[in-house]
Amino acid sequence: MPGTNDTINTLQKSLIPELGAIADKVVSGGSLSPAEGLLLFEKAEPGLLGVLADVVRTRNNGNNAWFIRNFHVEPTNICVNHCRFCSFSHHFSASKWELSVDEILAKVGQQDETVREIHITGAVHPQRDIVYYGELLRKIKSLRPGLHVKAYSAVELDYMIRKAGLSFTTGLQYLKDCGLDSVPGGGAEIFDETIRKQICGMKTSSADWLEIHRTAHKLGLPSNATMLYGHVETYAHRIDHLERLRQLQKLTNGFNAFIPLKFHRSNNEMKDIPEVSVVEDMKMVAVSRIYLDNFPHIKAYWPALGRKMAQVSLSFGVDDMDGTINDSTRIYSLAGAEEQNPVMTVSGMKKLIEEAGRLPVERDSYYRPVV
Ligand code: V47
Repeated sequence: MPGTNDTINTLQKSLIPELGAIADKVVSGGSLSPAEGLLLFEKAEPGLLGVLADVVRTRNNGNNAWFIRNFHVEPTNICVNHCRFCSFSHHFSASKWELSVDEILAKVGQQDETVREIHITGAVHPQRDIVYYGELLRKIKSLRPGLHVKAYSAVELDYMIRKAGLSFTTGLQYLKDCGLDSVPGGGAEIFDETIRKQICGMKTSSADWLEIHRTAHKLGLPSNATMLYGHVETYAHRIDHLERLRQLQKLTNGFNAFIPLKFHRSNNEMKDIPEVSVVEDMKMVAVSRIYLDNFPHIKAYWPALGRKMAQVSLSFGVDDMDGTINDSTRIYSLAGAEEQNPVMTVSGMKKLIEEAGRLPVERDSYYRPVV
């Protein structure tokens, strides 16, 4: 990028000398060490982070900012787990509910033919098993054969596969044969075992989350990865999380996107923890882009971040704006996110991207442009 080195030199000279070496490394395509990643969080100004993240974003995606026509289905809020940050599960809600298979299929049937992807995730229901989830995939595929099914976070997969007494390989292969196309990034939260125990002690372990994604990749199922940030974790915990993901990606190259998820505090057991600032959100996005240099995409999940900050994040390393959503998710609205009814039209999405100086590109689930 012409002029980038000069810009970075000017920026970093007024700051901390070690940042100069980090900036040079990023510009020349090197991977940062955990200590360097931590220094970025602790010492780098947001402006410098934005410039560096932009270098990595441009290297991976040129000027493209991707989006997809998609919708979510959240089949139930009845959950065997009890995560302290969750506002969605029946533990924090006035009522328990579950959709029938027919209700889920009706939601699929209502979607316009141009919608390309369904994202299914929700609570871990104690009465459901892998055959139920497999049959659901088959029915969705027979109703809409062309719809890409991104379904079941590693936490849901862990529960249904263990309950069936299967290995991760056999369970995932069965689901793939039923129609599973890819695995969403949920349930990663924070990999550090001490923090994980504090915020979601009953949940799938970090090692199993990573193993499920490793197995999915081995079977040809791409996946995403997330991190829940802005609660009780430190910057060192965030870097540890990114490092574990970068290492796995080195082995499999199966991750598409990383999605930093800002903690929202309404209606959950962690409501006494203040939410972090939007500056912190942009630092998180930028350090993710810089550190995860082997991840093709960094996604701004606008129902969580808010569409205004998602737009700003396009200048902090983001190249993927997720999708149109069609008011189909409640996980974030229940936790108090600004987007209470997340709907984005295609023209609204394009406008938002263009105003940020990027080229909107509608994509399919494999990041192929839709023409
Ligand atoms: O794992 C739950 C998060 C995730 C709260 O793969 C919360 O494309 C903040 O993973 N505050 C589920 N976050 C959603 C998810 C996802 C979303 C969009 C796209 C993709 C993808 C994946 O939601 C959970 C958890 O980390 N979450 N409650 C809360 N109060």
